[in-house]
Amino acid sequence: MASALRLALRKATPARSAFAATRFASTSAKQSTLKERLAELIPAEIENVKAIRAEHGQKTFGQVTVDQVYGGMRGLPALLWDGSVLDPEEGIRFRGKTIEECQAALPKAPGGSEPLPEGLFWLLLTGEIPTPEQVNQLSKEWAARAALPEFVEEIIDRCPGTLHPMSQFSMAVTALNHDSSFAKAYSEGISKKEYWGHTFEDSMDLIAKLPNIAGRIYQNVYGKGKPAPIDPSKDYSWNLAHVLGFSDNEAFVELMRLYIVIHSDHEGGNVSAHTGKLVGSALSDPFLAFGASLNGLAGPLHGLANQEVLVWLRKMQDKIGSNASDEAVKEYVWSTLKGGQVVPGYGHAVLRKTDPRYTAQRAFALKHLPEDPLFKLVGQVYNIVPDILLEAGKAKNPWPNVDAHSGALLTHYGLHQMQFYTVLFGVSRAFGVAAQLIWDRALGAPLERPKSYSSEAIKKMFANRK
Ligand code: CMX
Repeated sequence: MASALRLALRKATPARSAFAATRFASTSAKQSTLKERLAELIPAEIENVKAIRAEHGQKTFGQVTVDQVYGGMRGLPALLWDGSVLDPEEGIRFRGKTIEECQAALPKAPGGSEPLPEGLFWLLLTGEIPTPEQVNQLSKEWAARAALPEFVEEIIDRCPGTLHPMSQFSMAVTALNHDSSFAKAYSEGISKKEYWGHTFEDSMDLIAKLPNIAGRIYQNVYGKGKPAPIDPSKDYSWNLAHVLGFSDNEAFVELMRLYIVIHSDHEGGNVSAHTGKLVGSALSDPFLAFGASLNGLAGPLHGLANQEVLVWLRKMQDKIGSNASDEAVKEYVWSTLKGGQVVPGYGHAVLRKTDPRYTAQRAFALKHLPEDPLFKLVGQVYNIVPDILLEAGKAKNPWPNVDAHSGALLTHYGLHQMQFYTVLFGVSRAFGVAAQLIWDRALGAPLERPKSYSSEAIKKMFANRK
């Protein structure tokens, strides 16, 4: 009797998430590599998903409105991603951790105080905080995989300097598919169970090669020579700073560590994350999927906004001077709105408060560059824009997003080529997109195929309904 009850209970209770069940696993599995640790976590998570679907599969989230169909699917529950969740009031949490909690918990570089993106990638994939040795091992592995195929270097070198860095970036990433482990294995006929392992290998290559791609684009378009070689004894962010020519500035290296962490992931529904997932669902390899993500990130309403903010601030300075009064700034903001343009860096499709990614960058600026004139202007704009957007009455969120701040920090350290800013966003976003692709293949996520309707069909459907 008792055992029958236990059996019934076991059937009724969904399996615990692999992540919740193994919260402390990094302590017991101290020396596992990331791939080994994932291999341990995946079977339990597959069972967890099966149990959720068995118990809740036929339940509904609620209604879908016609406005949502016309309105960019705002708020439509349609995607699964465990890596990060965005709360409209609080902002992003990576596997349950706020940015501040990540800053406190993730391993740092010797002498550094910002979290290493290597640790964030481990956290996104496993839900666990890695040991410093595990992070160190990832730094080494990425450095070892960093070299670009010669033909990819040639593609970048042949791009005209006038081609936007994001177009060059997406082209180079797409071309890496030439050596995709997943594409090769798929063409040879692998089992579905092996998808995630090859996706993992491609994702590791992808992330590892991004500094060399970004550095080469930067040096070609703005510099004179070729990027400095990757140093296998250094961490990922140091090497990114190095290929750009800024590694002798420790504060800039720290900025890169923070920058990559906060830009890495922002739940599953934003354009770059969702594009990667969508394209990956066709079993396009991670290079093809992330190349598509980058093309979405290059749009001015998404990642290009960090470039747009600086362009907008510089135009403002040209028009009203560098130490303009609040009144003059207000007038400039109104003139932007009256000209039918958006104020870049403000508003968000989900957030309804100041983006904690903005706050994290502000805290960095207060620590490292409190007297910087552009930082002061960013602060002045922050005091002015929200009230104006509220008064204008259109934007649902009048507060700044991540892009309102990043350009001022980069400019401070001498990286003032605004057209390059979204490339750095792209390097960071690879961490979230790659983690999502790996889990999607591990969980057997199917081809995405939502239903579209014509306006005519919608009219007919609701013709006789109130
Ligand atoms: N300035 C002026 N108008 C704005 C505005 C802003 N910053 N933010 C929103 N609005 C307007 C919208 O254009 C929209 O106008 P229409 O009704 O005429 O189309 C109206 O307010 C309602 O929009 P919303 O529901 O508040 O915002 P959305 O979810 O449609 O769009 C976003 C979100 C981010 C695209 C929008 O706020 C915007 O364009 N911001 C400026 C660009 C920007 O900073 N993008 C970066 C976002 C972060 C990132 O992805 O990197």
